[in-house]
Amino acid sequence: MQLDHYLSQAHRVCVLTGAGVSAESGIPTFRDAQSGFWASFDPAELATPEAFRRDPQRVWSWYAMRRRMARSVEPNAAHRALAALEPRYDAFTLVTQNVDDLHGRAGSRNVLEIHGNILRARCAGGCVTVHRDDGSDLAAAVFAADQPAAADTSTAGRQSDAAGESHTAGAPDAAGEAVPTCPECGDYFRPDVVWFGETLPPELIDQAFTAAADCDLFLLIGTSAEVYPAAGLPHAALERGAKVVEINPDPTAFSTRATLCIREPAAAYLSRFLEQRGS
Ligand code: BV8
Ligand code: ZN
Repeated sequence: MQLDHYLSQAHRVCVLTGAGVSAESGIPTFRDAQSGFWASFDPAELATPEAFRRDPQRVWSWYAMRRRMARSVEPNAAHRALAALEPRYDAFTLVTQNVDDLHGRAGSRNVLEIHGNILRARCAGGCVTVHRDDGSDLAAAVFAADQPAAADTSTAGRQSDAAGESHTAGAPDAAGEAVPTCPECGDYFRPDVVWFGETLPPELIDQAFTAAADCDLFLLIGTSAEVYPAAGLPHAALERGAKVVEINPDPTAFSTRATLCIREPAAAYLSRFLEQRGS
């Protein structure tokens, strides 16, 4: 495997992943056409504070559909290979633009979710943040529209939501879900993600740029490398002398600067790494 040489020489590794690393799990990337009801909406249009202010129910429903989709798929070989690589290095930092929680579910420990996580929601007024699976009454109320995990499997994707309407797991819910409100201030809850035009959590982006500047190998996996400040990370690594290896079936905005471009799907390519290790 071309990557073997770089992995064996490296001591400090930094990785940036994007939507492409979840593609082989069945989650469409931002570039893929949205399916069904959402086909007519541009993600960049929905993932903004303006869209939420204009139509909170539509944005909340889009994220509820994406939470159901993320919950109904499994991490793939790319997620698992990155989790398996982590303990081999003194320094291994996985920075992800994805909000689907799949790196954590694959076992990665040191994950910087610089754009947040859709399994969390927070009061738009800043009072409280809640995780879908923390078992609290608030989580049960805020995520009432999400089917319990058990139903995701036992009903083979056919579920009925609170109104008794049945719909397929992961399918967009055209009816739209009521947006939960904060018990303290009455403001809407919103997904705990970073929207376009919003600043990233300073401590996370600082850690990410420190890891990129310190690493000797940077892996750029499944991202078009067009959204900043995340897309600045491979440049920061290259400028400090690191090797930058891109794994992506298509060229990206960074390809011409990469040390090596592996033009293959991430899970298909990295599954060989898992096979070599016998896992
Ligand atoms: C910021 C979370 C300071 C939400 C996301 C004008 C006004 C306001 C801001 C800007 C502006 N102009 C520029 C900006 C900055 C803006 C930006 O960079 N815009 C871009 C479009 C130019 N950035 C921001 O707004 C950031 N904040 O800068 O704050 C500020 C504030 C105000 C004004 C100025 C500056 C916030 C950005 C974070 C937005 N939130 N996600 C959610 O998910 O719902 S971004 C979201 O889109 C993703 O997280 C990800 O980052 C991005 C999509 O990129 P990718 O992950 O790369 O996915 P994509 O579909 O593009 O590509 C998939 C790739 O995978 C492809 O290359 C494909 O070939 C490949 N692939 C496919 N299959 C596979 C594969 N690879 C491997 N294996 C496969 N099987
Ligand atoms: Zn509140």
